[in-house]
Amino acid sequence: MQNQNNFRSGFVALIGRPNVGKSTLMNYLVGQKIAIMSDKPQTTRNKIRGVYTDERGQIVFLDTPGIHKPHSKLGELLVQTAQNALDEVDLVLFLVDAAEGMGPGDRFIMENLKKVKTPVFLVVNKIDQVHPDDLLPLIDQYRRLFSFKEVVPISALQGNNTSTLLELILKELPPGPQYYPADQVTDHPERFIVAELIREKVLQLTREEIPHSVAVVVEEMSKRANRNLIDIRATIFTERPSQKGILIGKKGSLLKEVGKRAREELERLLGSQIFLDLWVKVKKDWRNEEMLLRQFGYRE
Ligand code: GDP
Ligand code: MG
Ligand code: K
Repeated sequence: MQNQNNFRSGFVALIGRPNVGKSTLMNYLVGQKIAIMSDKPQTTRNKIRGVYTDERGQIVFLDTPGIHKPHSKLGELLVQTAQNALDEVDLVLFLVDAAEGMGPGDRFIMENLKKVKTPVFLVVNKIDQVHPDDLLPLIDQYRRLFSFKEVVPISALQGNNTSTLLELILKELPPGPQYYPADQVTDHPERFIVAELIREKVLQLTREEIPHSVAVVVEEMSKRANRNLIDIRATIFTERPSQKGILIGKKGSLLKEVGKRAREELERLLGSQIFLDLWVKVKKDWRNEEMLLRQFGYRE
């Protein structure tokens, strides 16, 4: 049980280049699939909170969009969102990819981190993919450019050294209250999670043809009276008519598969039967339109 005097709590931001494993780490620690993973960069567009609780304390994770050089208004917004998040937290975990080594993206992030007062841990992920001898030189490279409070090599996929990471995080957090019930892992509305899950299936089933410009809006989500059945109507927005064609597929086969996979996972996640009604629409250049950003919920 929680000892009021020693209990620690706080907010921890996960930052790093796309694909370094931020979502994987949060999902591993929190133990439930709430952040979206795919092998395409920038799947995570909003702050998603994962909550870790044990008898020592509570860690509220923010899975921020990666800081990267912006190329569009949405890009600028993502960087701004990430920057703002860093000022509000108790600790920043800067994740890097041990297998890929240091890149310009990492340097860009470290430059931006210098403007932030919050302490930063360097978390070297994917150590399952590198020879141990290569690890220390890599860490030194990062250390020369930034003063980290701790350096923790891990594998988010296999869980290596993640308990050490948890211990160090908890040590860093101030004494504080339990913000969320112990069994609550996210405070995001279900609709957002549903939309992100459908987006994940789209990205998984299409390759380069459908870039992450795709957006999903859940138009309707309602539970049928007296039945364990939820009706969900969602629209997938693409930028070009050709993308709409690809997404629908021959005789609707691809869209059907997206729907099937999304539905199966939603049924597990929500513990209910799902009727999923999926539509595809074209909205040209939505990425650069403020109004649409707001409509799609990328504005807070
Ligand atoms: P994010 O963009 O930073 O959120 O990265 P993701 O969590 O989506 O991970 C990107 C890819 O890297 C996925 O295919 C993960 O399975 C993979 N990945 C994440 N962590 C590890 C790890 O520790 N080892 C290995 N081998 N792969 C990992
Ligand atoms: Mg992610
Ligand atoms: K990703």
